[in-house]
Amino acid sequence: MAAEQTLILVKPDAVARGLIGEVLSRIERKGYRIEALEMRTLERTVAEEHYAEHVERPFFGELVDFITGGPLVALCVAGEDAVVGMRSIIGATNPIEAAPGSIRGDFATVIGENLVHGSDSAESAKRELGIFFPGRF
Ligand code: IDP
Ligand code: MG
Repeated sequence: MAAEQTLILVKPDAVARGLIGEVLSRIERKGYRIEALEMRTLERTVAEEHYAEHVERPFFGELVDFITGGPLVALCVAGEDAVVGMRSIIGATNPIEAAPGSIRGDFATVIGENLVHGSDSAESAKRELGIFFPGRF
């Protein structure tokens, strides 16, 4: 157990569907702290840096189109084991496999529109927080 920070994105599909409050509420109800919050529309270069690990995947272009397609909300979320804890709240990548009770399990059906991003490790969190909140964490 360790206090951690993680980068969470309320992706453009969730913003468009009016789910910002639902997502923030679930984070706060769990007991995590929102330490930073910004709504912004990403430049392609920022999106490509954020998703750099996926550059060779066939869906990379679509992924960048999607994540730059409208405003998103970037958050720094902190608390005990926040990386794994937030991945659990968010649910599996494919919403059809995501457990009911998770955000993706409750609100999504399509892998390309799965509403929320959460860093997948402490190292990823550090890198991604540096992209979205440079110099702050
Ligand atoms: P994660 O968001 O659960 O960490 P990753 O494997 O890191 O999942 O993939 C990043 C994002 O890319 C996913 O959230 C999803 O939106 C999209 N994605 C992943 N796999 C596919 C796919 O096979 N087709 C289309 N989009 C995908
Ligand atoms: Mg990922």
